[in-house]
Amino acid sequence: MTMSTILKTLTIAGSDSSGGAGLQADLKTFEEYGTYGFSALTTIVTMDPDNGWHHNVYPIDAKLVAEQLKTVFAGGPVDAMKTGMLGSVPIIEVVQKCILENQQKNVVIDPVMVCKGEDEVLNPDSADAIRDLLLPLAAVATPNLFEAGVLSGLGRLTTVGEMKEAAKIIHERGAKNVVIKGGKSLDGDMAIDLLYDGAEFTILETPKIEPAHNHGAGCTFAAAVAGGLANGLSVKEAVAKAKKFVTAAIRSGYQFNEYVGPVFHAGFRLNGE
Ligand code: PXL
Repeated sequence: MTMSTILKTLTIAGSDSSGGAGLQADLKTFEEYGTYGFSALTTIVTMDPDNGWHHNVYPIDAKLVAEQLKTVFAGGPVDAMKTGMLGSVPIIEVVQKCILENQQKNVVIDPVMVCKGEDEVLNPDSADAIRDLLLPLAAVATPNLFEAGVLSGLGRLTTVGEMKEAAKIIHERGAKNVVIKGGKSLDGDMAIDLLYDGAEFTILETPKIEPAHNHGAGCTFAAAVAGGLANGLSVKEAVAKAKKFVTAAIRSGYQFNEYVGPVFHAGFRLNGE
């Protein structure tokens, strides 16, 4: 293999030391997709076992994020990238500038606002900035059900019909394709995700998995979409493959401690569909 055939991927995200989500999930997933992963760290998240696994989120200085991105883009644009937890409005502004200046294509915006088990928006200003500055740059936006409700302004979404309405609004806000990761959050037996490309809806559904070791599933799904795009798949193909990849990762997940069960990112490769 010559150097020029190596596919490059980038994540701009937070660190999850528990390994299932965040930048760790993204790099592992990029590797599974046969790509060379770069990263720019935005926040450090800690989970406290002495306080019910409470999440503490520590954003870093936006200037430091800009410096990391300068390092990454010293090699030119990457084949695909994704954003995860960004942590502050100045960091979001740095990310927007970087994408525009480098004319970066295949941008997956995962508009992380909450961690599993925590239900408050991390920072409402950041949610607005993601909506206004990053959605217009997204080849694919991958909100979960909660984030889609916030970004669309529709609030709590409880049906596939409401997911479709939200997807249309998020598309109007500039994301070329929208995947709403309903996952296991809708009532019923199926884990349902919805793709909207501005013209048609595609529903992706699989039976819910119990027990669901699904910490990091959302990040892993979005990283898998970026990995697929880097490999030249169409958005529809990349999303379908990501659904299989993340389903296998959940099926292969494990119980880390009494609080959390992360997905295993190598599940698809080691254990198949
Ligand atoms: O799953 C959302 C998420 C994203 N990024 C980081 C996280 C989490 C949840 O724990 O820690 C860094």
